[in-house]
Amino acid sequence: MKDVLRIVSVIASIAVFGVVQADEWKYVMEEGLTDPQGLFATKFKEEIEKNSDHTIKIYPVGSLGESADAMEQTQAGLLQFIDQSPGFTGAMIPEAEAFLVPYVQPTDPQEVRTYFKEGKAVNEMFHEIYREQGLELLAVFPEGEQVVTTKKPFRTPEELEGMKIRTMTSPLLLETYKAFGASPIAMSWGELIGALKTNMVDGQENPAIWIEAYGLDDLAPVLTFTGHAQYTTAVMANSDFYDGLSEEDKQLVQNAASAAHDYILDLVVEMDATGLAKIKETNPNAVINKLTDEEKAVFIERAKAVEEVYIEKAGERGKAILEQMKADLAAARS
Ligand code: 6CS
Repeated sequence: MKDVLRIVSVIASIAVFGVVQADEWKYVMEEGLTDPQGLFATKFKEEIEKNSDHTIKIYPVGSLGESADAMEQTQAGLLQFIDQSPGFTGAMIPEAEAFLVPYVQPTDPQEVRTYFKEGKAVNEMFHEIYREQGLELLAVFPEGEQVVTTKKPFRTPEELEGMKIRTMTSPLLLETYKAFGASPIAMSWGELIGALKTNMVDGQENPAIWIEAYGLDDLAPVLTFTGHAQYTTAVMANSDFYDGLSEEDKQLVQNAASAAHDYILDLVVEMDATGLAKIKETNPNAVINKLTDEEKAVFIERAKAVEEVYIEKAGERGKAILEQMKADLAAARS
């Protein structure tokens, strides 16, 4: 029935406009096709191609430069869609660094799903803010709990002292690791493996699925679960491109994003657990440390300073987002 309706709509378009516009849309991301961003992108592409004559060409990590290059190309309108994490976008959009403030997101799988699916902060408060940078925000999703991998163990800020921790390039991440006692260094993804190999850095943070996929546990084998954040990412369209779409195509894009969002929210929780299980199975040198509530409390106390810096930079809007995130966290927990 759906196919018949589509054929009728195509014939009607030909009759009215004389031509059917089938475009190829370019979609860039920071990960490979089997990583969470790749799975979202593939589902999005399938939905678009199943329900229209448009096609999507996906550009995985590295194919169009680093994250900053991909964002420039998207804002310039050379690319139509981008998946970029606040860990990089935060340098341009201070409010987006709310996703980097420690201890305002859940770690329990069910709470994570509720927080990202129903949370008011995640789903309602960023749209206008991204618009100001020429971006139509389509979806925000987690990729798993951020795990700190280091060469030596730590359970306190004092033990982190002197450790050089690589962060993504959003400035608030530097504030977090300074507050946690470490010496942070921001760098792009492309530089991280080399920096770990040459001891330019002693550690980094990423979700378990990514740590396992890219062998970060081989280079820094102590995995510490501090419970401070989810790795969060966002999918956007160039807003001029989006505004120029027909109402039907806007709906097509929104529906595809919504279907891919539902799909990935179920999957990432599983992937997070799989990542850790694989590390335990394949890396005999890996040490897994989960901070106790008492140990975590020390880091939670230190995180207050990061909240202050965030509010200074992101202003009233940022303050409201942070308050809403805390309310969403409480609601997800209840
Ligand atoms: O640490 C990073 O830079 C990378 N981490 C993940 C989970 N995705 C892409 C990003 O570039």
